[in-house]
Amino acid sequence: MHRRQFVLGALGAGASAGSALAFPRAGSRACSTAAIPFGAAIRVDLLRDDPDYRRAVLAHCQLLVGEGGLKWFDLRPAADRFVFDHPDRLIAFAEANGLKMRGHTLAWYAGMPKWTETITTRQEAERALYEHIDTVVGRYKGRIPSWDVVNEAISDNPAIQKPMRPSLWQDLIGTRHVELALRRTAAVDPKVQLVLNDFGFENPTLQCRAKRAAFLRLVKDLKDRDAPLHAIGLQGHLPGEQEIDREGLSRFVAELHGMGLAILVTELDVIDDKLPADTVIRDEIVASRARSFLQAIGDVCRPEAVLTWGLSDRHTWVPIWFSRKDKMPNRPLPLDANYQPKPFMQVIKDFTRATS
Ligand code: 9MR
Repeated sequence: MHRRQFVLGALGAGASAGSALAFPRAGSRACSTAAIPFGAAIRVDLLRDDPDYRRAVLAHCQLLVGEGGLKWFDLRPAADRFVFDHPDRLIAFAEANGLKMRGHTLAWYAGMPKWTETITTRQEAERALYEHIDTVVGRYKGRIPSWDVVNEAISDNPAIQKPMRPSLWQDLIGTRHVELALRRTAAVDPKVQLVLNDFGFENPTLQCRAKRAAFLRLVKDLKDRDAPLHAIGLQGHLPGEQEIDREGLSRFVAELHGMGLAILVTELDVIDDKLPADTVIRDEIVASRARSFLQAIGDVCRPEAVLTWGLSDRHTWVPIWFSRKDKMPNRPLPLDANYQPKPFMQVIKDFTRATS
């Protein structure tokens, strides 16, 4: 029996048909055998300043997401002012080059400007969230077809009684903020793919297991309430020293798929601070972690897109939090610091290729 049939069969999920019927959206290719679009989180300053970076993006990507630019602290220097310069430039670049965009993100605990601390009541929080969604989603209506509406809503160590991560939105509005954000985004742009994006699902740890359970409870509750939701973004910031829990991740994906949700891999990279120094060995481990992660998802249903968080080791967020003790540069991404493909890039090529 094929592994995918095994996983779906074990769960009794009639997932393929359900998902195709539930979301016959333009561009939706649930469990498609076609090539999967690949993309990366992009920094608009580098597109302008580094010709090699720009060339690499054009050579490898079909899909872009701003690494920043659409976050609150980028867009909202003051309560009454929006700055759209960066996303405008990135979208113009994407459109000029026939690339698709994703939007990241509308409601998040982090990346909030200081002035938002003056929001102190539920009414003010709802008003601010709605104003933000109306303005940002409205501005890019029809040009950003897929949005990470809520990012990282589940807490790092979710307790049964307290699964949600503290944030301005959670603290003032409660868990209902997720549903409100989804509904408002759908109202502003009914064609947009609504995505909940999160991380920390893929290792054989109690923490990951608790996170999967809490996330599934949140999604199930949203579905029970008939909230609009189309896809789940699995970020995939993989700790290089940890195995992938293939069975656990496949089951998780099967549960989501069984609820009619598409899967996107949104922020893949492999955090290599605890991996061996030898770069050949390190690159192999990085590639193998990425392969296991993608295969565990693909065993159930091929994702609609795969994006890495950055493209080249030259420009990555990883050393901000996970620099190596031996001071060697991190190598978390598919291209090395000179934009040459590493084994990780071959994994992506193999995985995203059409299968029929
Ligand atoms: O890579 C991003 C970094 O440049 C920003 O400073 C940071 C704060 O906005 O966010 C990083 O991206 C995060 C993403 O938005 C959500 N998932 C985790 C990513 C890495 O920290």
